[in-house]
Amino acid sequence: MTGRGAHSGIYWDMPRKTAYEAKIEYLQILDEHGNLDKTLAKDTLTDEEVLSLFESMVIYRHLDEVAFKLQRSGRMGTYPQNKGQEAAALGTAFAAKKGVDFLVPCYRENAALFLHGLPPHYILLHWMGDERGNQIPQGVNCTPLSIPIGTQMLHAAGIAWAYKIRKEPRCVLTYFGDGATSEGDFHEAMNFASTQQAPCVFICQNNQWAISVPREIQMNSETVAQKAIAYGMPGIQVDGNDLFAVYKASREALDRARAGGGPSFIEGVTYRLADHTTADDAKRYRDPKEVEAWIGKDPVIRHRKYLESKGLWNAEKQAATDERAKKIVSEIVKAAEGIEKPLVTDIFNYTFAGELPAELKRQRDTMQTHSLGQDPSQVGLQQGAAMH
Ligand SMILES: Cc1ncc(C[n+]2csc(CCOP(=O)(O)OP(=O)(O)O)c2C)c(N)n1
Ligand SMILES: [Mg+2]
Repeated sequence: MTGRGAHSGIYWDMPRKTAYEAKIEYLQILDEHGNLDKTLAKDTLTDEEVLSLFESMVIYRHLDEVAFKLQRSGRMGTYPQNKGQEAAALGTAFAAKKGVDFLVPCYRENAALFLHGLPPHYILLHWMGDERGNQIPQGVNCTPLSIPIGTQMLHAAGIAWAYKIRKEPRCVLTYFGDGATSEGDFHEAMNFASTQQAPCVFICQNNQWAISVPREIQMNSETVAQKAIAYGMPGIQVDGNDLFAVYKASREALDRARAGGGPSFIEGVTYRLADHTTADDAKRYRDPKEVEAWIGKDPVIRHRKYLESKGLWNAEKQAATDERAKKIVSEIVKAAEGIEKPLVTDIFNYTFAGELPAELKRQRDTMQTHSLGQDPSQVGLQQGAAMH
């Protein structure tokens, strides 16, 4: 007798029945060479839709590269590049109803938020450390980026539950990484959404890495999608760099949720082509051959190949779109950098409802003087300084 459980021979030898059996399907419709499976592609995206989503990919890829440069030139604090994951973001969000459904993001699906109406300079403001980037405009259905890993999935389950209680035909899409599925919050959100049959679609962007931890070390399950089985939730693995597959799986999940069929889980197999953030250097832990292989599966390249093969794209169109992307992105940067400076008093004005207590009033007023720390009323500080 070998293998796990060998020590418990008494059970090993007993006749057993299958208590549960499950499988995880994998869906790919457009392969990395740009070849489309026409049967599977039926009733998914029209040529016009693919063209428009592809143009968005090109523009937001450019924005991503520019954001990186802003950080490197000291104009932004930190930035996590989205590069390589654009199809997963756009394909899922395109399946959702803008202004009706709600997006609860992590930080690597900017394009999904833009598609649902978030002005792109909000994301730049966020990473420039300006809280106004988190003040989502009225009518845009999304929460601010979630930097704590995993917390947003609980918010998503809660919002979806509210829709169900109010009998509103609306759904929630929530985004998170492979690493986030090791967090307790993930399991609580999955269990809660499932037991409440909340209309929530869980979208895992499995980009193979959680900072420097590869997926194989992060978890022992062969797929991320199979984690859904434990929660009695439909789960599927899709090629995350394939707009068609990502869209189709999202569409099905959203239709089911809207019809009262509860939550679903989608694992988009993709790759983080850049460093984790600008504070990271992935060359220290990633094999360049692995990165090279994934560059070959880049969603921008494959959708361009596909469109070219259909005569819908060519070098001139690409050049014109690159030019357009530059102009758009420069406007976005201008909007972020041109915003008026916030008032020092904002921290008081926006964190306290009602009348400020006297002590906070004093702090607010002395912050505005050039004699900070020397105000005669700050006796304690002066005494402290005199001791040294
Ligand atoms: C609760 C919490 N723990 C740890 C961190 C530090 N941290 C930031 S990103 C990250 C890895 C996330 O990996 P994954 O979920 O795969 O997302 P990815 O960055 O790959 O998109 C960690 C551990 C955090 N932000 N929040
Ligand atoms: Mg990851």
